[in-house]
Amino acid sequence: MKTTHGSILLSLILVVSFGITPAFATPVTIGFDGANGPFTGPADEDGFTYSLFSGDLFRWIVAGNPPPEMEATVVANGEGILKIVSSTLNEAFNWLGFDIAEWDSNNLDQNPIIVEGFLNGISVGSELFTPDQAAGQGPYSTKTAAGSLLGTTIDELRITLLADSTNSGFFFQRTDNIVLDKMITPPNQPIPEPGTIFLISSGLAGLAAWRYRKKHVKA
Ligand SMILES: [Ca+2]
Ligand SMILES: [Ca+2]
Ligand SMILES: [Ca+2]
Repeated sequence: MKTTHGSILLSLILVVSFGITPAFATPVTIGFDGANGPFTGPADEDGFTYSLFSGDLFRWIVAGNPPPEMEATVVANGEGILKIVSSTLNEAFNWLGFDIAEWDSNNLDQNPIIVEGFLNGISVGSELFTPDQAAGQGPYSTKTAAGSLLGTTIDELRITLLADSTNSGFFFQRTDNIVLDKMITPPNQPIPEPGTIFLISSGLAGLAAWRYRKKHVKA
């Protein structure tokens, strides 16, 4: 009887601890599948949701790496900020990299594309990436997180793409293949939140055991 009860408690602890063990997810790539035209979203792909945070964006189905892609629009000028979150509310993730390019009719603009990560609404890092330079439609190149966003836990990513048709013919920035990973905890490192959950669970299990023994001894 006691052994059975002890086994149940041990099983409960094991289930709780294994249930919270961090796992490596396979990185996914947001390729902006969908229709041509001004983009506001939201759109879902591979467990993530992307939408227009501010400004103006255009999803173009005849360009990209491969098509379609997301770009700022010279029709609106200014900037378009793309927002990406997990499709599961408040779920954290890492940003690993993306492909970027620009269309710069005279190749006069050298503006970087800004990537910024947020956690609970607070900026936790940003990195700048300059597209490869060429007159006209420049080539796509792959850029990876290497600064403050490298390995940084975020729950929202914003990518700022610029467009300008006023000072150099026309110029706009484009992106494709946003690589994201919901695996946020490297192996063999402390996991604060699940660890706390485990301690609480262990404590509850211990309390249950103590109460059981107390009740059993009295009876
Ligand atoms: Ca995809
Ligand atoms: Ca694409
Ligand atoms: Ca340029």
